[in-house]
Amino acid sequence: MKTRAAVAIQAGKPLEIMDVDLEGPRDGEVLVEIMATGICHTDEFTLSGADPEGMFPAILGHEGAGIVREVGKGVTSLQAGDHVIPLYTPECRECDYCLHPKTNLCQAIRTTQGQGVMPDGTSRFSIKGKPVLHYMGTSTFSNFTVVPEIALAKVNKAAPFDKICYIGCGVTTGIGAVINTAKAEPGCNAVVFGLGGIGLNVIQGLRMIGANMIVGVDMNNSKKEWGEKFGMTHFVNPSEVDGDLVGHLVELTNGGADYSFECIGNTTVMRQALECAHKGWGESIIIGVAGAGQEISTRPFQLVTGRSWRGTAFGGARGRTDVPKIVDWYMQGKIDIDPLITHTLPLEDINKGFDLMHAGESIRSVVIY
Ligand code: NAD
Ligand code: DAO
Ligand code: ZN
Ligand code: ZN
Repeated sequence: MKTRAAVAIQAGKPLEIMDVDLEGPRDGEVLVEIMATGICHTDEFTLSGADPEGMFPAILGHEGAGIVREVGKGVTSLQAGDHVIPLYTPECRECDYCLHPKTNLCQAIRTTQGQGVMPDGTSRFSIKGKPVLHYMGTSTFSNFTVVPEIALAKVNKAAPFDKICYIGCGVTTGIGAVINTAKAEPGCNAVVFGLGGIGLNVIQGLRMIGANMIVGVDMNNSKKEWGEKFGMTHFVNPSEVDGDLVGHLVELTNGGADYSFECIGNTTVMRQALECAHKGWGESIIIGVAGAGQEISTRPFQLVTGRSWRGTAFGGARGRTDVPKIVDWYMQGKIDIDPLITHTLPLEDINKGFDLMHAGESIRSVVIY
């Protein structure tokens, strides 16, 4: 079949909207009609060329929601008509990682997913007979996509696609970092660096668990109002702090943060986040993805004296199990998504979504097919 898609032909160039050939689902695969997709900073990271794993030509997009149209042989957990959210972190429920209680990093299809192909080593997308690569196993910048069964969460059919697509990455990453990775306790003091599409979800996760102090740190003063809308109690603009930012945050939090979260991808900020964590017990969680080849550093004594440095992918969520629950939380009004979707666009205008992100004007732009 043909599908309309935004194709990343090469790094650093705008996406090109065109008709692409799509083969039907093979064994264990599912054809999904994507109804809506968010544009995440990580798509931009790959498109820019900063992603060491980035390969072209490819169909990017990993924050989608849609409807199952056809299932391949051997698929048992889904059928045509089911509503689904594709998962860039699958959940096979059988591999060593899925069976280990401390990780969500299912490895069942990791190698082929990283190579931009389906588990059998081939792509379903092509243009004039030449393969086009999948991206993160999801490729939601295509109206139709093929996804392995283990990388699809079945969700409530009443939930609106143009909002729940954001649960496919940003919402789950932010809230999950608080609940699954930090396992933050009620009454804790937290510092969140970077109040974008991820950081604001960390803030609402902290509000949900009943944090005491939620300090937001961002260079952009317009983020103060955004943070407050989601539960932030204090705002700090580093460029307006006299002297040392870390010292200021330690003083503000009465000795340091129980939990800090880096939601930018800046290695200097990662160090600040670690060092503003409380001596003896503070944990700092890296969410942001830094550019190829970058490294973090601190004085080891920061760790010797009881601070921990950690990281999280997809908020530590096991997608097939946790994503349907987060969709239900949204439907029950336990979490907010609507205000964060600041722009909606047709696929033909997807590059405008990247422009809005670069200009810092959007929290999330969503493409509606
Ligand atoms: P974003 O661009 O929407 O937000 C970043 C925010 O950081 C902006 O508000 C910006 O003003 C602020 N900022 C930039 N530099 C700053 C500095 N030096 N000090 C303070 N504030 C600063 O980005 P996003 O969509 O929220 O994504 C954040 C990061 O999370 C990206 O690196 C993205 O790739 C990553 N990410 C990680 C995962 C994961 O599973 N670990 C998932 C999704 C996204
Ligand atoms: O190595 O097992 C693995 C999985 C690595 C992929 C994790 C991706 C999380 C960070 C990228 C941001 C996602 C949008
Ligand atoms: Zn993302
Ligand atoms: Zn697994």
